[in-house]
Amino acid sequence: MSSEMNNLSDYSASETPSGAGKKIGIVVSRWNEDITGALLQGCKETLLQHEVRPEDIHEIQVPGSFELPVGAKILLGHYALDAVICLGCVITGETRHNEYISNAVAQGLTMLGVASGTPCIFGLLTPDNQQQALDRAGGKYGNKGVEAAATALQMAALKGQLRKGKAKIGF
Ligand code: DLZ
Repeated sequence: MSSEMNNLSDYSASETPSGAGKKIGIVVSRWNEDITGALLQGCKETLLQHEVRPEDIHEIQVPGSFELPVGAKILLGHYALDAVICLGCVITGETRHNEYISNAVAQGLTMLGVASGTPCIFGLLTPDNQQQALDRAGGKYGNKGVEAAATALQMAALKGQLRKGKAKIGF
């Protein structure tokens, strides 16, 4: 489906689980701060709308997106989190730096999430230019920070349900 037709961050607020009692980490990159600041705002507003207490949101900044996985690991080492959301924006340039950074973030967060058992949410924009970034950071295609927050709440709820029910996965 073409992105031209959609607010890519549409989500069903009524179907999103409550975050009451959940502890959520946010790691935000300072590179492209105008964009990541807007992602952060959308993300926090969504968490608060879904009853996450302000004191249960633990936020740190890292210099660039490449540092997001280590930032997430630092947060996980300090707090018993139900999910950690990583927000960044890597804009395509004249060289292939964007590919190295984006791939490293994707792999780093995948590995950290699987190894720790705590959902690590990929809130990284990978646009070709500033306008595409703005469109996805509160512009015509919504706000990826909102989507990241909704994903974190769904994964945190899933983790909580399975813990309560002591469900077995596998044999
Ligand atoms: C170096 C760099 C470049 C060129 N571009 C971006 C970018 O578009 N978005 C981003 O988040 N970070 C960028 N960085 C910084 C790297 O993520 C990282 O902080 C440095 O390479 C130091 O490890």
